[in-house]
Amino acid sequence: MRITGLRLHPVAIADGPLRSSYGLHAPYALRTIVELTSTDGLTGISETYGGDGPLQALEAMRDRIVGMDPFQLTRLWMDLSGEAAKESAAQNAVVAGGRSQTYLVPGENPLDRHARTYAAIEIACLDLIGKALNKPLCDVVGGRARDAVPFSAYLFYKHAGGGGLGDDQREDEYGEGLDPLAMVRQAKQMIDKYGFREIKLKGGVLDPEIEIDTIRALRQEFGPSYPLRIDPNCAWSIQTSVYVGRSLKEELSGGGYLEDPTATIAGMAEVRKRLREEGIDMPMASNVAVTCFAQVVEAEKADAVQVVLSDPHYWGGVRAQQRLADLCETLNLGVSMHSNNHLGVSLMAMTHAAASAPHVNYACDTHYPWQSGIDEVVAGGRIPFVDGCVRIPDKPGLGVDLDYDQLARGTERYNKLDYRKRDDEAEMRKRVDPSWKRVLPRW
Ligand code: GKR
Ligand code: MG
Repeated sequence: MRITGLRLHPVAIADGPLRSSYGLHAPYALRTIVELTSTDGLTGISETYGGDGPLQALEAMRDRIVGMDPFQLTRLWMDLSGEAAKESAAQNAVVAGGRSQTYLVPGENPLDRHARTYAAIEIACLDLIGKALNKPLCDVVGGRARDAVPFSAYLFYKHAGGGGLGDDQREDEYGEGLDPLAMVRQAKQMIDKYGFREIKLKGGVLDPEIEIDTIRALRQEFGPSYPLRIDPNCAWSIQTSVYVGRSLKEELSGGGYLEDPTATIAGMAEVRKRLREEGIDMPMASNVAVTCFAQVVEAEKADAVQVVLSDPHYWGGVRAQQRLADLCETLNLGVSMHSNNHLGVSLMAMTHAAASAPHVNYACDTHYPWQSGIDEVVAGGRIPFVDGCVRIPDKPGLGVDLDYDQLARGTERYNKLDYRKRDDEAEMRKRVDPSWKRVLPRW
């Protein structure tokens, strides 16, 4: 089998005014749907980050991919990572804070560009291979550790609005959420609908006291059988992180964690150390301080991170997910999964990736509840969750196909937009506070 064509579909998907320490989500999130056609008459698909950068990076691969055998992924990785090594010295200079992701929205770190590009191609190739062999994707990379993958309820403080613009506005399913009570309501609604059994609160938005109260209110409502995690994306100083960790030592224990409270591996290590000195053994998780394999080792040595957030989209695909989980198991670290706004194609890739790696021992994050069926490009509509889990479908490859009319609508929305990059800081200035700046630490 050979690849005969590469088709790239930029799409825009409505997204509510969700808040994080990065700022505010824009009315549409950007994604790219990738299609690879083959000599067997099959089409493999994947989904990745959106906007000009990812599109150009994929477009630049066209000549390398067309004519390629989709089974020969290792060589593709070697080519792409070799290219990355050449670029990395120059890029290191332009990434604030060295390799760190601290100041960049996810999907924007130039040092991971090759891993993101490779992942988008790898997943589409694995979809092709699965279709050719009539096997689910997780079963062509060695088989599944589980038939269904648990996800967590991902709560966001948010302003009123459901996303979209003008007469394309979406229903505001969850309403405004800017205090503890509203967040409990949001959690109940999401859990009733999807059956999630773990809860993640995106923090770093309101005064830490309010965020502490929110976690306490969630614990009060759901009890200790629903593990809780909070992720302020580095908005707190070391001192504030220790204060929050101490205040929430009960609530974040028993399967929960404190995710990226402060910037850098050194900062996380200091928070962990100070908490341990007080007898608080709180797991710290990261998708900001730790975004590549070398940092996993560094963070483990420094005792900075006990749970690594994987993500096939930027760690380098499904096979990299397996390697990462194995490495974490060896180092006695936990594994969860990070997410960004995404559609059903990504959700299925995340599900297959998590199913194929034995050591994924926390429910994965997903932004899926924040998207609407109006934007879904998967034929048949939204992917179902049962008891908070997505099952591996008894279908080849990712187990989903594209709805081309929906895809065309997504591209039409994209073409009408005047932005080609996620910029939560600009959005925050535009809609909430004209003088807003991302300041780290804010508290
Ligand atoms: O969607 O605003 C968001 C999140 O903050 C996202 O961009 C993060 O990458 O989910 C993410 C995280 O866990 O840091
Ligand atoms: Mg995070």
